[in-house]
Amino acid sequence: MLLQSELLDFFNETRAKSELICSFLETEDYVVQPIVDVSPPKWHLGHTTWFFEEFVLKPYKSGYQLFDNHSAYVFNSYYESVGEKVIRTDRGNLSRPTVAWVYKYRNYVSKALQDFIESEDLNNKILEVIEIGCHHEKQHQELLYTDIKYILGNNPLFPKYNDQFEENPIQDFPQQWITIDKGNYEIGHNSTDFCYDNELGRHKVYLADYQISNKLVTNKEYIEFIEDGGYNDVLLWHAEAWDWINSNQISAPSYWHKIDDAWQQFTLQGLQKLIPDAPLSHISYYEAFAFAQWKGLRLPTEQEWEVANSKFNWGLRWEWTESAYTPYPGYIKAPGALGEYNGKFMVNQKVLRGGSVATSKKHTRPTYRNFFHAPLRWQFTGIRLAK
Ligand code: AVJ
Ligand code: FE
Repeated sequence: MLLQSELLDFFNETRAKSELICSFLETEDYVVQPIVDVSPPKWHLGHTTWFFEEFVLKPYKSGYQLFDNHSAYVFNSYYESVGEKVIRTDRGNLSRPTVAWVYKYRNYVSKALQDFIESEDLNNKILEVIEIGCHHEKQHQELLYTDIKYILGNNPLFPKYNDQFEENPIQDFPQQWITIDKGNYEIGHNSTDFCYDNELGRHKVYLADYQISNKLVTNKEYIEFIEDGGYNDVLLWHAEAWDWINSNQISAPSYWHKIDDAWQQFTLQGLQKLIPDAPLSHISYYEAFAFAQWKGLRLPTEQEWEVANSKFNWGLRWEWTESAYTPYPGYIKAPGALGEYNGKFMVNQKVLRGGSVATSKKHTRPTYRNFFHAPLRWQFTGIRLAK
């Protein structure tokens, strides 16, 4: 846990980063919601602010005045226990509150928080919730990047976000297999640094002998799968995956466009020639699984990933694992509304490990458990193989 004296910098750095991310947008970009999974950038800025208001200022700062009585209704995401809210599909239908209003709301809440951290002696419970609020905002910074990419990449004009965001660094080393011997290992968070409740409790697992790749699957390898008819071979796919590719006419990763017989890819720097050696991105769990089947290999479990992670480079893509997102033995969810943060999603989702080019600095760690439903692919998701 951070000390009170360290928390102010952490808070200020976090708040500034969200605004920096949005500084490349036009006002109109802040408002739309092209699919249900993507939230308008304006909503992310308001929601992360509401989180501090709801979970820190309202309960703990005496005499705190809400900025506006409607904020909770507009910016609560999914906390059923704290009251009514705008339904998720309606986030993009709100032209009000305006973007300018949201920035005023941010400033008001940031000031109140700064004041609170600087002028009062805060107990551990409060410091902990402020720290969670910062990590929460960092999760939304990743969502800001991916939601902005979706908004721009599904616009027929393919506008670029900026000229700097590097989403396709090359892995400049040969592919090798890392061998891990069978045995008992411990997994789960094991330090006094911050972690989410879903990374606890630490526990022993038995793993059989396995090998895991030091390198993520590249675009070039995935093109071989496509050209070999991977999307047409029913034997490679789960039943619900086969229904999904057929009903949605999926035949390539998200953001790939075949133009004059050559693959192009929409990136945050705009539409570009696909880079064959770049790590594959924007595939669903279904596609990750089918690709592994086609190779005669498999995805690692999250336990295998965690035990081996110090032996390979990671952090470019969220890596689909074969593991279902379920509680660890001894998992205790947080009391009160914060118990809705991670625990209530432990059904029908897959765990992803690593972190991506859009993950905020120092946000992820070897024990971090990300999770998404199997067909989702608007995050920077990729494949690391095992056998
Ligand atoms: C862990 C990325 C699945 O997007 O719902 C944001 C992150 N939790 N606000 C999500 C999150 C609360 C979460 N994921
Ligand atoms: Fe959230």
